[in-house]
Amino acid sequence: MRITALAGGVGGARFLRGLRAHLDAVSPESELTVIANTGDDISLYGLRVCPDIDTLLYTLGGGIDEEQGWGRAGETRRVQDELAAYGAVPQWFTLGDLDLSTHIVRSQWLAQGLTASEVTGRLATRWGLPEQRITLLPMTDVPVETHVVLDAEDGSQQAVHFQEWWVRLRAEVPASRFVVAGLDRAAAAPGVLEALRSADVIVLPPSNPVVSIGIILGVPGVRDALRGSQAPVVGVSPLISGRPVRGHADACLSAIGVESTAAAVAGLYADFLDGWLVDPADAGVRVRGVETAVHSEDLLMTDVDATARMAASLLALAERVR
Ligand code: GDP
Ligand code: FO1
Ligand code: CA
Repeated sequence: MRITALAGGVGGARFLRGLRAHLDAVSPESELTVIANTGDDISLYGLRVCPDIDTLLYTLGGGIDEEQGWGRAGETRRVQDELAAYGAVPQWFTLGDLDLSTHIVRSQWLAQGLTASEVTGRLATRWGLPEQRITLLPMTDVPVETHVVLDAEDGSQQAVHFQEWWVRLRAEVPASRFVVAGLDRAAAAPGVLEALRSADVIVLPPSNPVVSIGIILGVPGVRDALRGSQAPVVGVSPLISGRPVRGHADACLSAIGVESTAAAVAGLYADFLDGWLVDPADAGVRVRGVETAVHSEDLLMTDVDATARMAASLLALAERVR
């Protein structure tokens, strides 16, 4: 079986680790292709940082800081403390010492002329993804960065990088809209559209619907490939009882004028979604044209086993709607 998934960082990575564990138990030969959001990417201190790709690499490769959800386990921050002593900015974004090696080698390979896809392939090899039959693809090789438009009191507007809004401002300043310059002209990375066309099942993990999945859907050809897909497209709700499990998806949904409910998120995908897995607390959810299934336990990725059961439930739903 060939499964293709779209993914952001923590929600996507944790779900895919559970999905891989489930597949290893029931269908070890199956291939998993992950199309990652790169709109979160940012250049800091001259280095290219790709948070969602790195979260996927570290989580699937066994190097993640489990508690934090991003960054490396056993991390130190000697370099950043030294950068702070030099007055280097920004200081609101923490780059640990181990994590920095990823950004250094990525930046070196990009400077040598490798594409983002090629660099991601090399990093994935270091983290053992090919042995797990996981292919990790950036959504595009073109650098595109999500920006957040903020309204000032005097009526003027200002755009800040997504990371500045998310991390420094903790998404507490209301966003007016999200802008990704160049996204509408950014070609999908090699293999992305093929992975959607050749999939037996297409999966949407419980990733942020606006700044993770929503950005990937903006890459030319991706949404059309999902709409035209013969394979079932099934997803897991990132919201339970109207609240994100972690992060600020509610602030993102409010910016695009969408309610923070499991049903409203499915509504964003209604043109291609076949099945939607929700928490027991959202059992009443109905979405026109989408088969809703209620998971038999809380829709929480508390550990790999619970997440594997969630993945099993999602694949069973895919078979029902096929
Ligand atoms: P990010 O890039 O690190 O923000 O990660 P993603 O975009 O992949 O996923 C973020 C989303 O994951 C958030 O909206 C969370 O609500 C959702 N999420 C995180 N943990 C869980 C969980 O245990 N269960 C469910 N259903 N959603 C979760
Ligand atoms: N999130 C934070 O809240 N604060 C940080 O200082 C921070 C640093 C960081 C460094 C590398 C990385 O891969 C991720 C990092 N994140 C940090 C998480 C990340 O920026 C966001 O949670 C996502 O981009 C939002 O989707
Ligand atoms: Ca992200």
